[in-house]
Order: sequence, then structure tokens, then C-alpha cells
Amino acid sequence: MNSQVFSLKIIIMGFSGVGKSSVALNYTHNIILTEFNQAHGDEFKKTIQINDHTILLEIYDTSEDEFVALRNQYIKQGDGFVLIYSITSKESFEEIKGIYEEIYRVKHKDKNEPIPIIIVGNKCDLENEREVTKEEGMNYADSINCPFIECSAKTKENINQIFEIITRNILEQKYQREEEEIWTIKKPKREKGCCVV
Ligand SMILES: Nc1nc2c(ncn2[C@@H]2O[C@H](COP(=O)(O)OP(=O)(O)OP(=O)(O)O)[C@@H](O)[C@H]2O)c(=O)[nH]1
Ligand SMILES: [Mg+2]
Repeated sequence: MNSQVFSLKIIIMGFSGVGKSSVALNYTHNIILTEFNQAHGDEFKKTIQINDHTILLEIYDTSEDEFVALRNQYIKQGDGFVLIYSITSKESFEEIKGIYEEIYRVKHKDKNEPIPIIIVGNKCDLENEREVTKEEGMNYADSINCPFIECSAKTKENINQIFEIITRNILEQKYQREEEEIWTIKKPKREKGCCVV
């Protein structure tokens, strides 16, 4: 990879009201949403530096009431996915399990083919309203081999880390695939060389 700027599409998904727009706006514009300034489904851009490389993140904030066709289009085009639940809602935690399945279904991928996904428990500032323990979040993320983080779009805790982790994850999987492709292209040539000897 050279130093030119390239872009990655990151899709934010989760149950209604978990803080998808808050996380996106907090990260891209340093805005803290309140119940009086709501936002729904939008696209935000922000550049991120990873090891000397400048990467443009196109962040799509989805909404539960989107048309299935549009939702599928987001999933098909997404390079990485931020699946958010609220630690104050067990229902929202159960919801991301279905979204995880949906992503694999729409992308026509097998479970042993990794897709960059991070599991995020938002609203960790509301400790006294907690319904999902950190262990539950962590155990689920472990079971599907994905990174996990708790954050707060209100206090900005761990917000930058979400996007750094998912970007690194996308790049790692991209490199791995490219290396595997190079290896499968090289392999027949080696065999040919052996035959000559
Ligand atoms: N205390 C606290 N409140 C939050 C946090 N994140 C979001 N909220 C509040 O939760 C409510 C919903 O946040 P949104 O960002 O609109 O949630 P959303 O997932 O985009 O909701 P929809 O677009 O309706 O699906 C708002 O009142 C936010 O102020 C957080 O980390 N802590
Ligand atoms: Mg929203």
C-alpha cells in the first residue's frame, strides 16, 4: 500500500435509540446529541491516520426504519461494521445478534470467512441503569471472534478507539487476503519450476 489517500466504508447498525447517530456525530464533529437535537441516517466523513497512512472513513449512520433494499445496499458496500447496543437495554443487545446474521446473509459469506465487525456497548456512563454486563458483551464478541468495546457518546469515552480498531481490523483482513491471493498465484509457478528440475 502506498501513501495515497484511500477510503473505507464503515456502517453503523443497531436497535433504535442505542446512540448510533450520537457515536457518529461525536466522532466526526465532536457533537453531543441530546433528546432535543436528534439525527437519523446520514453519511459522515473523517480522515484517520494509521501507521503513516491517511485513510478517509465514510461513515454511514443507518436507521431501523430504512427500506430493506437500502439496508442491503449499505451492507453489500460496507468494508466494516460497528454493531452498537446500549448497555441499558438487553433488547438492543439481543438485536445485534440478528444484525450479525443479516450481514453474513446479505454478503453471501460463510461464517469462517471473517468480516470486519466490532461489537460496541454504548452509554457506559449510565452504570446504574446497566442491563447488560461487560462479560456478556465480551463473551458474545469472543464467540464470533470480533473485537469488543464499551463507550459513551456522552463523555466521549472510547469513541475514537472504536474507529481505530475497526479500521485496523479492515486493513489487517485486507492484507491477509492479498497475501493469500499472491500465494495462490505464485504456487503453480513454483510447482512448474520443480518439474523442470
Ligand atoms: N447517557 C447517554 N445518552 C446517550 C448516549 N448516546 C446516546 N444517548 C442518548 O440516547 C438518545 C438516542 O441517541 P441517538 O444517537 O439518536 O440514537 P440512534 O441509535 O441514532 O437512534 P435512531 O436513529 O432513532 O435509531 C439521545 O437522547 C441521546 O442523547 C450515551 O453514551 N450516554
Ligand atoms: Mg439515529
